[in-house]
Amino acid sequence: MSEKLTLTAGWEDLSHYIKNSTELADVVSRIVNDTAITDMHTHLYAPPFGLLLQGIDEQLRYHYLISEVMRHSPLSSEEFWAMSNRKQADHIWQVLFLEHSPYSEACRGVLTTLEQLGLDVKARNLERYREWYSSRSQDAMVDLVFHKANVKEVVMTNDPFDEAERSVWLSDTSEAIRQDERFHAALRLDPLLNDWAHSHQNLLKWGYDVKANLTEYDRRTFSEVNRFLREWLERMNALYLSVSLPSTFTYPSEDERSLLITHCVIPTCAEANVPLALMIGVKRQVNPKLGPAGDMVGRSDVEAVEHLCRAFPRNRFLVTMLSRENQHELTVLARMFPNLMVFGAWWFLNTPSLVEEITQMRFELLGTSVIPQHSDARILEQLLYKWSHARQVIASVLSTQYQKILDTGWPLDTQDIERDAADLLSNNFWRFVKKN
Ligand code: RAT
Ligand code: ZN
Repeated sequence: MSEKLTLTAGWEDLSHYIKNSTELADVVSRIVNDTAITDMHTHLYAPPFGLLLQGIDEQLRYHYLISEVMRHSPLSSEEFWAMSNRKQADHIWQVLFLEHSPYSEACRGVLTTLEQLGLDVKARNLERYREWYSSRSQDAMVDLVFHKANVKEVVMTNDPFDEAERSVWLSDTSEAIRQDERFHAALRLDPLLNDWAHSHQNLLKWGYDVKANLTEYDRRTFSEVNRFLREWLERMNALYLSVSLPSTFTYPSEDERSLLITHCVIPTCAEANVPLALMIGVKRQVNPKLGPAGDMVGRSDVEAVEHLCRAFPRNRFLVTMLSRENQHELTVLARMFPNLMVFGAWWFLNTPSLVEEITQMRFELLGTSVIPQHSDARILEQLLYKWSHARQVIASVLSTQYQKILDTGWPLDTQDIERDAADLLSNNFWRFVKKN
């Protein structure tokens, strides 16, 4: 309190206050760039998993680019998928980068990444980029990318129903994974909550006494699912539980998902004192021929989130929604419920014009109590472009907001901006995760 009074009353020493709008924009951009990021949702893996995607071919084969190439390509999707990874990358490079200008967000991202790695973007030479990569180890690339992107840590997406991943968690390697402080785990529940018909069979196979037909009274199944969740939370040392949900998601409802949320997920989160992340609004496999690129966005019911936040005040919910149309309602809802933390401009919303609009609206309604972005990176090097593009937008929206308060005469200190940037890019997440 007294420190703040000194700051606002200390008119004699104005040297550390922002003086004009040019200085403001420069200072904000410098501070936002210098603030180390906690990236709260990615699909990256710590190297010992052996599952980390990396390199120029993987960047080109990113599923965001696959749906773009299909719009131009003379190839059928069957022909595309029949090609080797390298040939797919060649094809995408040829069509999206050489035959057309690569200014879509996902294409530009590849260029930003090349540029940030110091590669010659002007050369337009895929073979040269491949050569550059061939002399670099994965560990060296992880160090380089985290350093250049100024990302201090990422949260992975960890699915215990994924055989490749599961076997690593159950092996000795898991110790090395838990020790790498740059990679944190999040326990992903999509198979459990979205596909009980199959997931209960796996649970049975792994020794959990569960029933296929769930009813409200099936205490044994619920306690077995809880045991499964507890064991995996502990094994992964997961920071939160998470699930992506269809645009048709409602809560409460008559389905298995609702029963599992009420009787298993909510109590487990409360007991372990971890949040539940809800990513709402996906229409999976609208075009299955596109594989991972075949998912679509749909408007969802924000009342489902309202109900959860009200019904379970001891629980905390990290929520992002995929549809632009849901953003305002979700943001207003966060004003009602401190146990709701809105995060990220997710997937199709992660395009600068939409990030700008959404971030501005969130800052206006929630001030600094929001997590403006996560990267959703699937390929290591995407940390470089996703965060440099996000930082540009966040800095610009922050400058706009700061200018408005400067105009009232409110003095703004560089330390205020550093505090806010650290909150937005890291501390808000940690405080929400670690709440008592
Ligand atoms: O953004 C993406 O890469 C999507 O394919 C999804 O993975 C989404 O982010 C998710 O976590 O379900
Ligand atoms: Zn994701």
